[in-house]
Amino acid sequence: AGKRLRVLVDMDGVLADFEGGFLKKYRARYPDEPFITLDDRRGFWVSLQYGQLRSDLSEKAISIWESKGFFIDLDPLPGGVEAVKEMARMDDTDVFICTSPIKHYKHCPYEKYAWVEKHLGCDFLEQVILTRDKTLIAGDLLIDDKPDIQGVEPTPAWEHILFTACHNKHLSVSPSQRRLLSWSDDWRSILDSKRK
Ligand code: BVP
Repeated sequence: AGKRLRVLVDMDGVLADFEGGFLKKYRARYPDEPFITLDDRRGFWVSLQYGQLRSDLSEKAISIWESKGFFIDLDPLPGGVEAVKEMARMDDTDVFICTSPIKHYKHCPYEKYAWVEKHLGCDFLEQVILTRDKTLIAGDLLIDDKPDIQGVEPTPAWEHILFTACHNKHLSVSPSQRRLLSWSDDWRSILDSKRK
């Protein structure tokens, strides 16, 4: 009889296809501007890499995810919704969706809740955590595609599992950092490794 396992799952780049949704809407809105293919993406911040391509493209990139409909229209990444639903049904397991809203708050927080309701059901709204500082949230695991997760708490409770994404796949991370290559990878074993 152990204690319950608490899993925090990120949304953008883990459950919802932020990168694919961004590129599709950026190309539709700015068909004559240069773009970065998903294969050429490097670094977590899309806006930073577009700004390096040409300085005015940073604000054009930002205009895409600040637009109404961007977050709700994101497609689910393969297997993510199913995995989170399965986790939620497991014995002694609590799963929360832990996601950072953008500071342009007109649409994003609303649409993040709407996305969860649409793809996971209204009961899952209980599991949503919106925070700009994930180090404050206590959990056993945080599955997230951002390589460096920092905040005011220097020693977060969770182990960060790096979820592979186009922008981090080439990164060599420290040997102690575990990865989840996709939702086809063995996430069940990672959860089991933290059960006491
Ligand atoms: O809501 C996403 C989009 C935004 O940051 C949030 C990341 O949340 P987590 O995945 O960490 O929960 N975002 C913002 C920018 C640039 C802002 Br200026 C970006 O380049 N990429 C990005 O994801």
